[in-house]
Formats: sequence, C-alpha cells, structure tokens
Amino acid sequence: MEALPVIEGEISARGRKVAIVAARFNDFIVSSLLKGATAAWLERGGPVEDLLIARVPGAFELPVVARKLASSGRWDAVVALGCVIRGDTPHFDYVAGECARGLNLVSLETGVPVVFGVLTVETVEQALERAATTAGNKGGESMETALEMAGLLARL
Ligand code: INI
Repeated sequence: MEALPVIEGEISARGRKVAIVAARFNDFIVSSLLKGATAAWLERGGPVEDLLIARVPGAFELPVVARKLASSGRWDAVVALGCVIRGDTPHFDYVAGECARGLNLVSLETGVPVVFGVLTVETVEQALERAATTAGNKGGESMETALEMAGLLARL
C-alpha cells in the first residue's frame, strides 16, 4: 500500500528559539514546571542562548507577555507556565478561563504556537502530581509540544 501523506513535527530544539513565560504565583509548583521545561529543552539539543524565560506575577498576566513575545518574530514558539488552584480563590474561573482564552487568542492571532502549560486543578495534591520531578511533568510536556508544533509549522 502507498504511504499516506502524513506530516508531523520533529521534537527537536536544534535550530529553534523558544520563549517561556512563567507565573510566580504558586511558585512552589511553577518552579518545578520550569525545571521540567528547561530540562526538556536541553535534552532535545537546545542551546541555553536560544531560550528566554520571562516571569510575570500570575497566570492572568501570561497572555499579554506571550503576545509581546509571539508577535516579536524572534521566537518559534512560546511556552506559558502557571498554576491555578481552585481551593485558593473564588475567582479561579476568571483567572484560569481568561488565561486559557488569552493564550489561545495570541496563538491564533500571531500564528506562533503558544502552549498552555498552566495547571488548572482543584487541590495542591493534584498540582504536585502534575509537576513531578520524575514523570508526568507538565512543563516538560509543554516544551515538547512547543517543539513539535514549531517543527510542524516550519514544514507546512
Ligand atoms: N494566579 C495564579 O497564577 N494562580 C492562582 O491560583 C491565582 N489565585 O489563586 O488567585 C492567581 N491569582 C493572581 C492573578 O493571576 C493575577 O496575578 C492578579 O489577579 C493580578 O492581575
């Protein structure tokens, strides 16, 4: 049978430039996501000088900085990292919802992949599970998604 014309992005950081924007709110979780993301970048062959990390106060501030980075033309992808815990706030839905909506809008507006590496969870325990240092780190997964998307968009 003839091979089907499937096209995919390679998960490689070689020749790529990626910006991370990370919230400081719930830093005990976000710092683990950041470690996961930077480790994935280095594992995939990315040089330190082609990675930028910008910090913002909270998840609500991620979209505006992601927009500045994505529209600069300097970055192949933007990874947004944060952690919104429902138990912490009655305005969970606003913070998490507007963050997700804003990041998606930036991606669609600019054509630059903006990866949603923001944990939206009910409890601290759930957040810790998803920010594990061993397996299942959402930061590392988000970086891999960013690299795959950058690779795919470069091929289309
Ligand atoms: N920001 C977060 O990143 N996570 C949260 O859980 C959170 N809570 O619980 O309120 C949070 N709030 C701050 C928000 O992102 C903004 O920084 C703030 O409202 C100023 O705009």
